[in-house]
Amino acid sequence: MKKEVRVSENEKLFEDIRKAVLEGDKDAARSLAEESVRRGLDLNEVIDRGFVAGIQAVGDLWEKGEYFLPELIAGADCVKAAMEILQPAMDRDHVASRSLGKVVIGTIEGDIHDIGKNLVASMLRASGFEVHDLGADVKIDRFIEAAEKIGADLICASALLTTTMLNQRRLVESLKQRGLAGKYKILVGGAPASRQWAEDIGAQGYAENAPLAVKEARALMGK
Ligand code: B12
Repeated sequence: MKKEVRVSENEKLFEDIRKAVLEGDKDAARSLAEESVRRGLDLNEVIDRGFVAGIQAVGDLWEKGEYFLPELIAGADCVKAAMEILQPAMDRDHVASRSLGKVVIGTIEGDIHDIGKNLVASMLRASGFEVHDLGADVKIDRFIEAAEKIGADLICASALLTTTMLNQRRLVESLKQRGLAGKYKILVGGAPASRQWAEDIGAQGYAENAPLAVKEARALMGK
């Protein structure tokens, strides 16, 4: 009985989170993130079923023409504000975990969408990868220089625009030109990318969402 009450309390929390993102209510998003940490919930689930579901619903309304840029930005800001609370909590829980590998991640040149990339970064981090997040609109040379500097295993590049996804191809080609092909595994993602796209450009991995990105990254590391 007690367990059932808790489950439905959590369902209500996920619903409130989705609503906060949909309404662009940053204060609510922050306090719901704090509440999730306080309750000791699985924060990946909170992100997935609350914040990701919320921003996806915002995206659906944008596609239907019911939401415009201000609503999109407000929704994105909610997720960002929540992640500032959830990420340190996730890091804290994994301080003792062994690194599964070193990752350089960023949104590719010309593209400022970073919500999905941030989710992938935080889930990789939470799963035990050492993640170096270069941010958004990251120049190809910077991906490569960072990977060389930290001795990365994986380079993860996000693209949300059909125009910027072409820079994922340039990243793979640039590595080849520098004689670094094979040194790093390249993982691509973002709404316009696909498994086929990854194969076409010579990237080693693709994942449709953040949990699958973790699975793919582990598989690429043989773990
Ligand atoms: C929020 C949003 C914005 C916000 C971004 C805020 C931010 N900080 O990110 C703002 C308002 C700034 C914005 C701006 C623009 N946007 Co916009 N935006 C969106 C929207 C609604 C949601 C994107 C999002 O965050 N989704 C939620 C996240 C969780 O999903 P995701 O990003 O896909 O990430 C998941 C997976 O793809 C995957 N993944 C992501 N990255 C990676 C990386 C790796 C390595 C792996 C393995 C997996 C992976 O895992 C993630 C988590 O599950 C989409 C519509 C949509 N439905 O996707 C449009 C959309 C992407 N935008 C679009 C456009 C056109 C623009 C603008 C050009 C608009 C304009 N005219 O100014 C600008 C872009 C400017 C630029 N140079 O980048 C178009 C792109 C069209 C196209 N096919 O090219 C879309 C599809 C809307 C549409 N239907 O027209 N946008």
